Amino acid sequence: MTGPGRGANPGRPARFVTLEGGEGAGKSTLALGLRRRLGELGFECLVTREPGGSPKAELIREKLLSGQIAPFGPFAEALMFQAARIDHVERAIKPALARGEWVISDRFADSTRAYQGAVGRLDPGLVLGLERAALGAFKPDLTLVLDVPVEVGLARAALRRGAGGADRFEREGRAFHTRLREAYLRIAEAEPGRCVVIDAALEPAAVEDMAWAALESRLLRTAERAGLAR
Ligand code: Z5A
Repeated sequence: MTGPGRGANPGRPARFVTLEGGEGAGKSTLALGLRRRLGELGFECLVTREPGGSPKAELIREKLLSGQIAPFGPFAEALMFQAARIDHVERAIKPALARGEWVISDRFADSTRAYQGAVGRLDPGLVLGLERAALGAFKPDLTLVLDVPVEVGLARAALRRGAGGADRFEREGRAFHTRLREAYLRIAEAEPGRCVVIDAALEPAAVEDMAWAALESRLLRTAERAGLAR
């Protein structure tokens, strides 16, 4: 949601961008690339992540990714992701936007829709109801959905992990990740005003170029126009 454009980026509205997609889609890599490009234009930018992004939400992250909540089922997991999200939004995202900074979050509410909703088979109405209860009308200005074939994403995630163990979601099988990919594409199709699908199978520089083009056309030009209008 757009901030007031005071403080860090005076006269230029702050924007909230989320990066979504399956394992190893390249979200963390892209977040840093977009922050670098925004920095070159003089924009302050907070890069954050979910689950986590604030001290209390990071505590919940540990419980979720270690698999301690999984035995309670996808509804309990969805509640925990939303609880973490409430703290993240109130303690990190909204304050940064209020300071006039851009915020790029590596995952946000679409991850709950996709993982716990579509793949966990929770009722979509229930998932959206929880989201509304947690966030009200607060939502990203732009969501980049990084789309990558399942095998490519899993291979990248394994490479990044090295000798470290897989987390609760990385241990899921191919069918899980295929459903996940389809779920993200459906989310993007349903909300074309907010979402742009990026071909994340390309090499990192090309992914960054495509994402930057989307960000420029959807947000930056309007931000600059808003700045000029003042
Ligand atoms: N989850 C959920 O279920 N519900 C929710 O509401 C939320 C989350 C918010 C968080 O895991 C888990 O929580 C997640 C969903 C669930 N499932 N899992 N696992 P996480 O934060 O630990 O991990 P992740 O979000 O899945 O990210 P990731 O696997 O680390 O991937 P990534 O950030 O998309 O990719 P990356 O780290 O940028 O890149 C991975 C590797 O590929 C790395 O070595 C890069 O150098 C390389 N890379 C990146 N881009 C490229 C390109 N374009 N070409 C080649 N190589 C590349």
